Amino acid sequence: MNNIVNPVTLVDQSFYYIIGFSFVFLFAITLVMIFFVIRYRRSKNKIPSDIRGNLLLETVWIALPTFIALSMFVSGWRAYTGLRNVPEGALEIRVEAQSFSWLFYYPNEKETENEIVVPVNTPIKLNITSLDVIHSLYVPAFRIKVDAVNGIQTYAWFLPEKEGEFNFQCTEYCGTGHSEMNGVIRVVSKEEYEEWVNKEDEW
Ligand SMILES: [Cu+2]
Repeated sequence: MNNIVNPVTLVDQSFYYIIGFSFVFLFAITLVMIFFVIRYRRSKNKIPSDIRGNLLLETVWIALPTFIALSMFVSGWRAYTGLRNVPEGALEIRVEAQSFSWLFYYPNEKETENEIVVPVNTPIKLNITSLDVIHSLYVPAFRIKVDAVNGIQTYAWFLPEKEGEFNFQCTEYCGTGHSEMNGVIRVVSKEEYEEWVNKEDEW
């Protein structure tokens, strides 16, 4: 189980990679601009110099941004494929969105509403659909955001590596009860999960 790369890591790496470059360029370009404005101001350069092509400079400023943009794409692609490729042996939970709550069905047909209980360190696959309008499952902690559409089966997966509670919510405005369409993913130990999932429904 330890050789699975958590997509959360890949998404975050891609995010910091892109925002890192954005900040570097923001400051670099601003500094150069300020320097040029002062250094080449009109009072010091009455007659502007006539600069023509510079092969080296042009090659560099075409090649370098192309390389940087492509590397951003690669980091994003790795995060995307990480989110889409479900590892073998994932625990599958059926998810049905309805106005206005989330229903979850476990392999043994145990059913919960607005709460998922999952074992720690186990990949979890959510098979998502909607019973009516379009909803969207958003789990910030696991970098998941997938639309639930009536008549279409979609999916998402995540790897909970820590026990605890993580919020999810509907993030597609679906009607008057939209704001109540939220819940909690409870990550528990494997033993606790087994005991919970095999317990008769108390409702
Ligand atoms: Cu909704």
